[in-house]
Amino acid sequence: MIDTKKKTEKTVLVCYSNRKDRRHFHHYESLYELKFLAETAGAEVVKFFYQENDTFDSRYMIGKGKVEEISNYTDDNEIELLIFENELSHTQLRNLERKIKCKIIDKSNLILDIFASNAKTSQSKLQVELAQLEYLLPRLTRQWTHLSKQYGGIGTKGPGETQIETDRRLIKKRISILKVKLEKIDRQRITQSKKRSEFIRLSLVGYTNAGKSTLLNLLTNANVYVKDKLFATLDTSTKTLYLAPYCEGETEGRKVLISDTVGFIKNLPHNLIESFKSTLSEVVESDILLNVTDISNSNFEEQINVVIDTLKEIGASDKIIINVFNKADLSINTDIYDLVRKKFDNAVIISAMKQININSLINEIRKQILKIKK
Ligand SMILES: Nc1nc2c(ncn2[C@@H]2O[C@H](COP(=O)(O)OP(=O)(O)OP(=O)(O)O)[C@@H](O)[C@H]2O)c(=O)[nH]1
Ligand SMILES: [Mg+2]
Repeated sequence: MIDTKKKTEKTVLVCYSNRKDRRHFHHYESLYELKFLAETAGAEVVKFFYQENDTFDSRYMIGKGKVEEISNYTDDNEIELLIFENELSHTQLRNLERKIKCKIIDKSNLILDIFASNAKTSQSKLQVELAQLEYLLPRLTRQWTHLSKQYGGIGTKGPGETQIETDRRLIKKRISILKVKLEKIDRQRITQSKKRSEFIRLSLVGYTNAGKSTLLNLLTNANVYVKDKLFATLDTSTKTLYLAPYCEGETEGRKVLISDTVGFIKNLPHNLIESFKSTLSEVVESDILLNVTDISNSNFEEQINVVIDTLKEIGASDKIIINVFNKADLSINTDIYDLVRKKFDNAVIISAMKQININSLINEIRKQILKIKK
C-alpha cells in the first residue's frame, strides 16, 4: 500500500530582507534554518530565493520582478509548496497566490505544522490547536479555504478538516472551549507544582536542537525523546537529580528537580508562546536555568539572544543562568571557547553526547545552588 501522507512536497524557500528596516532584515543564512524546519516537516527543498534591497513592496513583500521569476520557476519545475521566511499578511498572501500557482505558507505556519505533528499529550495537542486557530482567524480568506481543499500536506493539516475554517464564529467558539480545557489542565499543574516547591528546581532552556533532552537523559538517566529534528520536545518532563555534597559543611547530598521543555527559535509565533505558557511555567517557577546552546552552530550568539528575548517574554529573565555550551565535540576553533568564557557568566563548555566536561557542569550547578536559600 502506498502511504500518500509520506509523499514529500517539492518546495522552494523565499526570504526577503530590507537593509533599512530591522524588522524585515534577514541574513541569507536564515534560509538554512528554514530548510531544516521544512525538512523536519517532510518537505523536499529544491531551491532558495533571497532578495535584499532598500525598498519594501507591501503588495507582495518581495519585488514584482522577483514574483515573476519565482512564478516562472515554480511552473517550469512543478513546485508544490513555497515557504516564506517573512511573516505574510493575508493581503500579501492573496496577492502572491494570484501570481504564483502553488501553495504558499509562511514560517509561522510551518512551525505550527511541526508543533501539530509532534504534539503527543492532550495538553500540547490542545495548545497547538489553540495557536493554529488564532493564527488562522485573521487570515481566513476564500482562497485559503479553496487551496486547503485542493492540496494536502504541509500547511493544511490541523484545524482545517471540517467546515471550521469557513466560519469565524465556529472558530471563536472552539477557541473559548480550548481555553477552558487548558485552564482545567493548568489547575492540575498548579497543584502538582505546589508539591514540588520545597525542592530546588532547575530547567533546561535553549534554542531548539541544542541538546537539552540529551543532557537531561545524561544527568538523570532518563529516557526522554532525542532526535536531530526541530521541536522534538513539546512537553515538560521533570526528573530528579541527585548531587553529592559540594563543600565542607555540607554533610548530605541534595535532591533537586530538573526539567526539560520545548525549545525556542527565532520568530517563534507569538500565539504559540501564549498558548504554551502553561508548559513553560516550569521555567518561570525554576530557581536556576541551564541555557543550553549549540556552540558548533555559526549563529550561536544570535540564538542566545533569541533565548534571552523569549525568556523575557515569558517572564523568566530574572533567574540564575548557567550558560551551557554544548556539542563541543564538533566545534574545533578554540578562539570561540575563549570568547564565550569572556562574554558569558557561568559558562561551561561540554558535550552531552560524548560526555565531555560534565563534572564541571555539575560543580557549577552545585555552586549556584549554594546561593539559594530553601
Ligand atoms: N555532536 C553532538 N550532538 C549532540 C550533542 N548533544 C545532542 N546532540 C544531538 O543533537 C540533536 C538534538 O538533540 P536533542 O537532545 O533532541 O535536542 P533538544 O535541545 O532537546 O531539541 P528539541 O527538543 O527539538 O528542542 C540530536 O541528534 C542529538 O543526538 C553533543 O554534545 N554533540
Ligand atoms: Mg528536546
